[in-house]
Amino acid sequence: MLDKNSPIPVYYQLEERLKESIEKKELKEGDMIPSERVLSEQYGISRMTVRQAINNLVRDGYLYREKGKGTFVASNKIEQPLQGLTSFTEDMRSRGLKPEARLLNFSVEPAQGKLVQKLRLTEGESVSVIKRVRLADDLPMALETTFLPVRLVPGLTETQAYGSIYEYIENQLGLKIEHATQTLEASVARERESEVLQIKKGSPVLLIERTSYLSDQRPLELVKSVYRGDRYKFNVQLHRS
Ligand code: 16G
Repeated sequence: MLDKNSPIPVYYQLEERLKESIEKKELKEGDMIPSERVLSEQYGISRMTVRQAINNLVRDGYLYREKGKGTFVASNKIEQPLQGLTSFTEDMRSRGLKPEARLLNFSVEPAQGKLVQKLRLTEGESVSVIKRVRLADDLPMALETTFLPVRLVPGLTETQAYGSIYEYIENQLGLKIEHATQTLEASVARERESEVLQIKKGSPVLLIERTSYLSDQRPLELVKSVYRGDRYKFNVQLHRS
């Protein structure tokens, strides 16, 4: 039971109780949780308190609502360390998930504007532009647009774009991706992004931009990604110097 005399608000206690059930897998991904009425009777608390707890869990991505159907347990977020310079394929495989790419665009274009600056190219230099939806166990995770100078990454075809580009760069071309800079910012899914990521327009997403370099400091790739906010959580180790 919940402790009504505790200084900890009852809605918060219920939130913690439900989270615990999700963590212990008593409630599994896709399970419908009991209705507000049932929960309020079960715990002897008001429906308003139950609603507050559920609203918070929906907001935090533990639960989701389907109109006219009910409230369900959302899938767990993937927790991704920020410090490793890894590929999507490696990240998903290390979790026992099946990585895949759905190719939306593959073209070679003349570089212009910011891209010339960011990849230190000459104006009009050929760049491969690859737009892919990245999936894990058939679920869309991110939309990725990759720019690679043809001069550094030659011979790239659609075949490689369906698989791992890092594997191609390292194993076929023998290049070493050495370091990268990355920025992360919050945003919301626009129409096109929401369609390919299978989320509602306006849902929270994370925008990640990565520039990767070879050991001689030459920029090798610029990648602009849109990650689903309901599927991703990033972590980082901090040390106080
Ligand atoms: C990751 C990288 C991306 C890289 C891709 C290669 C982030 C934010 N992005 O998605 O920069 O191009 O992996 O993956 O982590 P692949 O080798 O599976 O094609």
